[in-house]
Amino acid sequence: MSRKNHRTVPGVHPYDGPAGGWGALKATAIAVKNQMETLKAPSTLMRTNQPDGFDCPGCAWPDKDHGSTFQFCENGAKAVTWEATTKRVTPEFLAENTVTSLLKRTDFELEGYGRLTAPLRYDAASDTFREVSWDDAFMHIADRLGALQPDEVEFYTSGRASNEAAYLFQLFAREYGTNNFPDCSNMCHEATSVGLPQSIGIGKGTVSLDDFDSAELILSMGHNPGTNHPRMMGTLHELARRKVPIIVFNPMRERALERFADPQNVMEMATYSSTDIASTYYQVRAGGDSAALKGIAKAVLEIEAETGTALDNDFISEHTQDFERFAADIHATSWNTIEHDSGLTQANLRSVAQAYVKSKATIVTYGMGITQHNRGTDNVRLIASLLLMRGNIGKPGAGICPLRGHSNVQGNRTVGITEKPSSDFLSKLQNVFGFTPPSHHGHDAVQAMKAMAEKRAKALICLGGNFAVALPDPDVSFAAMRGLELSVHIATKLNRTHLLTGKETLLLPCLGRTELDEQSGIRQSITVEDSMSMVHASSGKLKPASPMLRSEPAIVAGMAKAALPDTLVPWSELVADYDLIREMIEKTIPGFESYNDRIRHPGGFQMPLPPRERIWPTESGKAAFSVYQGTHEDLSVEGEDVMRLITLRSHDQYNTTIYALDDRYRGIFGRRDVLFMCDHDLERLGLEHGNVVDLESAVPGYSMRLEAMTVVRYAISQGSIGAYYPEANVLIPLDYIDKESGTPSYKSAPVRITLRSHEIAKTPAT
Ligand SMILES: Nc1nc2c(c(=O)[nH]1)N[C@H]1C(S)=C(S)[C@@H](COP(=O)(O)OP(=O)(O)OC[C@H]3O[C@@H](n4cnc5c(=O)[nH]c(N)nc54)[C@H](O)[C@@H]3O)O[C@H]1N2
Ligand SMILES: Nc1nc2c(c(=O)[nH]1)N[C@H]1C(S)=C(S)[C@@H](COP(=O)(O)OP(=O)(O)OC[C@H]3O[C@@H](n4cnc5c(=O)[nH]c(N)nc54)[C@H](O)[C@@H]3O)O[C@H]1N2
Ligand SMILES: [Mo]
Repeated sequence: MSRKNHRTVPGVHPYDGPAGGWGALKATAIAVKNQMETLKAPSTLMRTNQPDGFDCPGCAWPDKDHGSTFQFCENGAKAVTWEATTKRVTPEFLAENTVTSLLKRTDFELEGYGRLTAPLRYDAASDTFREVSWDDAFMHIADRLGALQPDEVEFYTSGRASNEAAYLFQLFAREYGTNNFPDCSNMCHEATSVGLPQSIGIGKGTVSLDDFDSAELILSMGHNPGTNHPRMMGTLHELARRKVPIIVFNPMRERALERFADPQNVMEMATYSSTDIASTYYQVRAGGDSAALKGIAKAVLEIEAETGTALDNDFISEHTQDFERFAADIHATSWNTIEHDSGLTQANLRSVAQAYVKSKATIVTYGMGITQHNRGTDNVRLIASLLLMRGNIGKPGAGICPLRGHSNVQGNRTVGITEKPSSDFLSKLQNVFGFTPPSHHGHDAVQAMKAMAEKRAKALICLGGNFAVALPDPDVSFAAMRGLELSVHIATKLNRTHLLTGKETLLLPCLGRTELDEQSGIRQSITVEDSMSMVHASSGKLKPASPMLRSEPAIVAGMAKAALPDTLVPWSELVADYDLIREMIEKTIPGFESYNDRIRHPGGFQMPLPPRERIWPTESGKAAFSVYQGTHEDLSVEGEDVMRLITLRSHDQYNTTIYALDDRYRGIFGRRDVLFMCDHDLERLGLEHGNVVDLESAVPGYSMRLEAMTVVRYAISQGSIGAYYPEANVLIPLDYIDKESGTPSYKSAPVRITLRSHEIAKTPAT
């Protein structure tokens, strides 16, 4: 290896310590200091995930004992302080800064200005946002909606919205007349929502937190919990200390999966010690999980042939179908292809199979590294098939555990945010409310953006999020936004999607989850569903960022009342008391029996998960094995010089919200313009650590580029490279998707690299 690969690059300092520990406490203190008055912060943070407090907006990992002591979590603290910040974006500030000038700023700077304080309307003459009254805002929205066909309007949801807000939002859209519900889940776990129902009958995970107490093996695939599900680290830490093997599949070495010091563990903190998390770490190729999973399955079948002890044959014959087809395909898949496409050896995969056969209860946890591929749905079904081989669904300590993204993304889907509603749900809506909801399917996220780009859709109403920035290909999405007749954003903070103004653009500021929501003088609570289908209440206590703010349910109801003069929905009553919204949810969606009673118990209740009882709500009534044709995803674009780009979150980031420019555990400080690459590829491509390169999409027919990225030497698998999201979205074509679920292939964009300069950039281009 060239000695230059050890030279110093500004802002790049390999990190040697464990994840968590004192570094995490220090980072929390900094987050608090930058955003809040230090006096208020401790009591705010202590209310996170407490019975009488608010649900952490950070992630969807459940709490073991809702109501026990405050669980420390660095990134949860960042999420809370970012919302509870004392900084404000006032109408005066917006009058002084044109939209054109604000658009030159990054989302990091825009959100950094603080909370929105008043309803705003874009004024084209001055190119600024101006304050309007709520009534005027609703009137302008109603005017535009009145002139459009319902299917010309897209209703986007980002998964932070509560069950109550999301339910009212879908009610508004369906009474208006459309099923156009693009949502963040379409960019996230849609492969789970589409794949799992085919395998086990429901599109959700089957484990609850207790299962981790009796699990004997964890396979962790394609997720980075130290950053994205920090409270999961407590669980993994406990398992590792009990010597339960945790086998990780991830192209990148992620520090928290290697070593973690639990800030809740006094001993570790006092002695600066830590616990090894992964028992084995396999750096699979990006997109190589299907080959790896098939290799494990193949070795399991071989052990079965030798010993007859590897499969749960009773389970397979009683509860499943299509095993023979699945097994035949696995037999037909050669070890050569498996090794080539996974980047792992036969011996590696055989030893995973040994551990798997030894374990009486196995859980597979997975995230975006599995779903955001152009065969993401296939990947999910393959994981389910591997679990079915040994009856690992519907018994204690075992199951499938998709790690959800936004803190209530799962709840949003449960309460009706879907472009393909079931006829049962629609007829219940009709019976309860009296209007006839549309039955034809609507648009998902990519379809919505395409419809907007082609002017088939003319309006976009967003319940949170940063739609145009989160989607691939900003060239297309930014232009599409600018062509709209109407865009409406219900939001807490300013972002670039808001600034891509159309003919009529309104910004409606809402309460965040930490804030007191009073309706008719009574403190309201909302509800959310976590990754393990637990539904519980959350109520904020902080004084709202501005007296002008309204709650999300109130804003949705305000729009609906103005836009639907003959509405049959009692909007005002519903908003005056959220218990009534929950009653409507209970009447129209199964699983919410005695909703209001059950959320008043600390910890809430679990939604029905029939596969836990080995009841399979599939068409055949059985769980299904399925065949993954071949061993890899769409590699129509191949070639020695084609690399697979993984787009990633840094440690100081929440999706498009950037808290700061560091990514501590990956050794990056004060910059985001980096490209992670392994030694082998550096050498193969004639590059050196610190070189500046340009990237170009290798998908035929596209000339998409990302320029001036600094190459950083990193432990990542061969042929795979990593860069941060959303910056790298300029390299992903909008229709480079998983055809089954519509999920963009954010984790396997084919790109080529060209050297721009041998010189090390003096200062990072941020
Ligand atoms: N602090 C914080 N918390 C968050 C978020 C956040 O941005 N910040 N986002 C929230 C949301 S919406 C979501 S969806 C989740 C996301 O949580 P994750 O699922 O952890 O998402 P990513 O950071 O995108 O990282 C995916 C991991 O997959 C690995 N990976 C990439 N490609 C592959 C592959 O082909 N195979 C395998 N096996 N691994 C691969 C990457 O190296 C990385 O470690 O987190 C949620 N929580
Ligand atoms: N390249 C690449 N692209 C990706 C991904 C990736 O891994 N790689 N991940 C994808 C995934 S998993 C997801 S989930 C999407 C995320 O896509 P989105 O959910 O659309 O994006 P966020 O960045 O979470 O949205 C941030 C904005 O939400 C608003 N907000 C924050 N809190 C609240 C609130 O309480 N109420 C309301 N109304 N608004 C609020 C603020 O205005 C903030 O600017 O991005 C996807 N895009
Ligand atoms: Mo997500």
